[in-house]
Amino acid sequence: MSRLVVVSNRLADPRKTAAGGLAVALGDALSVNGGLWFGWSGTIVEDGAPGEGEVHTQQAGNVTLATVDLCKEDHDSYYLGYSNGVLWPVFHYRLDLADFDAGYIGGYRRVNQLMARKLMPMLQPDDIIWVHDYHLIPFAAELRAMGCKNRIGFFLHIPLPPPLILAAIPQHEWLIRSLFAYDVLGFQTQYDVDHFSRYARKEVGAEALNEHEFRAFGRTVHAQAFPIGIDVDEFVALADGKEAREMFDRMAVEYSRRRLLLGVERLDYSKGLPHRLRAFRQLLRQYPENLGSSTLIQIASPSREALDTYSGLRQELESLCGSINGDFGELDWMPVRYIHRNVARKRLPGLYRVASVALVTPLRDGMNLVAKEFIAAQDPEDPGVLVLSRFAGAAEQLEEALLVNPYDTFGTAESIQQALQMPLAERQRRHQQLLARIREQDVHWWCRTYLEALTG
Ligand code: ADQ
Repeated sequence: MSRLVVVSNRLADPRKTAAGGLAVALGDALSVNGGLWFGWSGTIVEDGAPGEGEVHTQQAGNVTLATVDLCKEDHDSYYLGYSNGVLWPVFHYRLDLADFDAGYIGGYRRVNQLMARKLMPMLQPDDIIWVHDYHLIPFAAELRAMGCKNRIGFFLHIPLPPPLILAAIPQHEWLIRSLFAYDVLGFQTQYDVDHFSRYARKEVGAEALNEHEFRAFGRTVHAQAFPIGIDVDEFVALADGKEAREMFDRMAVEYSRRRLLLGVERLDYSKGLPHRLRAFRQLLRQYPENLGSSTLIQIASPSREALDTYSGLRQELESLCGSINGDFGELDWMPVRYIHRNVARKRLPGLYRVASVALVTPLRDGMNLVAKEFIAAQDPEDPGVLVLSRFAGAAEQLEEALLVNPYDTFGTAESIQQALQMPLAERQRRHQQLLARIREQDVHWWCRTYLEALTG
């Protein structure tokens, strides 16, 4: 059996209890035959030379964790610049937020070359290589240029935009050409596959051999949707754990006279936080019975704070929360509780379970795992309702959620009201169907099906 090599920008130690479902699933796949997980160490060397970085290795059971340091110049142009200043906004349809500084692409290529150069000597001829996400699009092309003949797959965790939006990136042809160095391309949804297919056929004249196979640049690539899931059993067990139960009990007492609405995410402009707060404000205006009785808890953990677009968003959010609380709050009731921090993973299910409604309303999202975690954490006898943006990849699977258009403030407010008033039998029926769906395609299914496609 072949060894699995996973390559991603950051690594997680699969043995740590705080590791999420994705780290655990990849850790499981890596440990089947002993594996290697490779990526950036997270260390920025202030005065290091561009294109250079020390490699560190560490053993986690039968999995080797190997990481490379980056110098400041490389980190800033590869990670902050090209990955999060160009690819992240454009792939989330936010051309207005992209910073097409011509200097970033050099660093992006240099780091992909550096990582490929460091990985190459560690590879064995029959290793299967699985590369993750937008930071590493040209990784396989760099390995191929060094003579690598292994099977290499890629999974894009974020959306792939339609060809005309992609074309705003000056290097769009090079990016898509780089994808043809892989053997398998995995996307979150059928929309993303369709965008790839259209771009490949129209812009680079690729031949579609069948539904999944595309031929161009002398190579054939297999493109397919593999919607990522969560570890449902692990999450259900977590919901029954001590920390989650304590969280549930504390919140249930604290909010015994209120209905809780909950939002949990990284503070990112793709997550539609200001739009959500405006919809909540509209709910309070349009349905005054919620005054004094409904509270929105919004948890938004710090993310990419070195980028200006993120600090601007934080200010906007703080000001919106302040004005809603100022306009509607009472001495004994604040409509919004905004927390700019992480919640410990073990406590999160308790919070999900105490909420009557989850607001998962991104403007664009590859998948969105919070939506799936919320479903898994519910009490099937008395489940909460998921209000989900139609622009989250998860909407393709989770049809029994209340699907909303987050740009439509009035429509979203109406759906939130519908969620708050939904009769028990309808909540149970929807939850049962949603739970079955996330169980059927959980993170282990995702890992297995992807690797089956990659091993051929
Ligand atoms: P993200 O954009 O980070 O992931 P998401 O899929 O929701 O978004 O995953 C976030 C994870 O972090 C969840 O497990 C959640 O519980 C946790 N989390 C978020 N905020 C938290 C907080 N404040 N405190 C504690 N935990 C928090 C990217 C893509 C998604 C895609 C995933 C996986 O943007 O679309 O679903 O990768 O492919």
